[in-house]
Amino acid sequence: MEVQGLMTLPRFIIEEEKKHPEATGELSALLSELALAAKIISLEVNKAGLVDILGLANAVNVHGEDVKKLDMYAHHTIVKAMDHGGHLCVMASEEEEGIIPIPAHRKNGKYVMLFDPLDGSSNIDANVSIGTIFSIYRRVSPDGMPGTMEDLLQVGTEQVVAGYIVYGSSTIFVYTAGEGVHGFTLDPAVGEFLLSHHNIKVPEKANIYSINEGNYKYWHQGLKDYIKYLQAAEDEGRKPYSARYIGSMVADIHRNLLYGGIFMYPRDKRSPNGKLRLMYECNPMAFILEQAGGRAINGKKRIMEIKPEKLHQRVPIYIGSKNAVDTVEYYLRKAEEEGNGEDEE
Ligand code: P6P
Repeated sequence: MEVQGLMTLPRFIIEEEKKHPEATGELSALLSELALAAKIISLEVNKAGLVDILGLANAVNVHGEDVKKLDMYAHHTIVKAMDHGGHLCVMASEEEEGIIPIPAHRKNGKYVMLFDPLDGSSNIDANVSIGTIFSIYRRVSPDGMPGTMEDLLQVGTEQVVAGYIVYGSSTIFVYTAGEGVHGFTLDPAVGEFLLSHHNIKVPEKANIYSINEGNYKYWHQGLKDYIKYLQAAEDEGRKPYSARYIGSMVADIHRNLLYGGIFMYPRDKRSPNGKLRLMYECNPMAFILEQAGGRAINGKKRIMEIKPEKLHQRVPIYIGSKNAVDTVEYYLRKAEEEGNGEDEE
């Protein structure tokens, strides 16, 4: 689509849907409801330092992590914004152990949404960029009924829409519906998300790598060899990569998406499945990066081909520019062939 002048998120979604005569407009409505929730969360995130919303809410989430008030605020804002529009039949959130049903008196729609309401929340008090991540599927259970765990535990290749909102120096809504990746920057003056990044393509050549090097002693050999390669330690003729790690997945991946780079949260000797969640962190980010021309693997296969078993299951992730992911895949496989694989050690 040729974009002329100011293009708002709702108008862009409708223009995109016009390409599909069979589209009912439900997806447009769903994304517009989510955009409203994002504006409300952005308002709170941006004034968090000014009101007593910082600090712990004396609660812990399902994973035993301290939940800051903004986490819960974001979670409740999204549930309230999305549970009555009639487009969803069930939801799931990082902040909720089980499935989130649609209220009994409301219509059960044909879509399913999984989300991380506020990823990177441990950075809230330091005013570091944080984000919301979402993943949307068509339901697989009979229409009209309440959604089920089966609707939620679908393989990543079945996603119809995935995206994130990064709350940073500006608030940017990035999504894909399988036809490219597009970014919209919030203009707080008018309260609209305006198209700012049309058809994002991740640079194939990367020179940034993002990983928590504090875990070095737990890494498997293949990863150690790959990082040494990136640092060009033995190859004076080559410029080393730059290390950039914010510790907020949405912020790290957003930067790498625009500049080129690889983000890794690998399995290691302490965390055999890494740290990040398949259903509402890795799958949506994988859909976005693949649509932008990049790759996303767990070290052995495409993230989006992993058959989910549990709602909150963790998977290792290597995601970003194609040539960087190809190279880490080579080093991991080489270590495996030399008997230094991740399973051997
Ligand atoms: P570590 C934030 O807590 C988060 O879930 C992701 O946003 C981030 O990429 C990762 O954990 C950081 O984890 O172990 O490096 O602090």
